[in-house]
Amino acid sequence: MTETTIAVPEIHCMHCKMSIEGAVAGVAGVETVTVDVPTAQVAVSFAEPATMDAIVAAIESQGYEVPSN
Ligand SMILES: [Cu+2]
Repeated sequence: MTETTIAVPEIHCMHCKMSIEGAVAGVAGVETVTVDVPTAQVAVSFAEPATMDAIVAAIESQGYEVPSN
């Protein structure tokens, strides 16, 4: 199990939270996903077959930019 936090600066409201949580939860292997709106962070725990790339792609599919670190 991997736990990570992804910064998505464009998160600003409950709509963002629901969109991103729904998309990331749909990635096979994702155990939990929680978007914290005030800090614009996406906390994810996942295992195979999920990958960071797949999770980032799910966030981007909702129209959000994920800045690379
Ligand atoms: Cu929003």
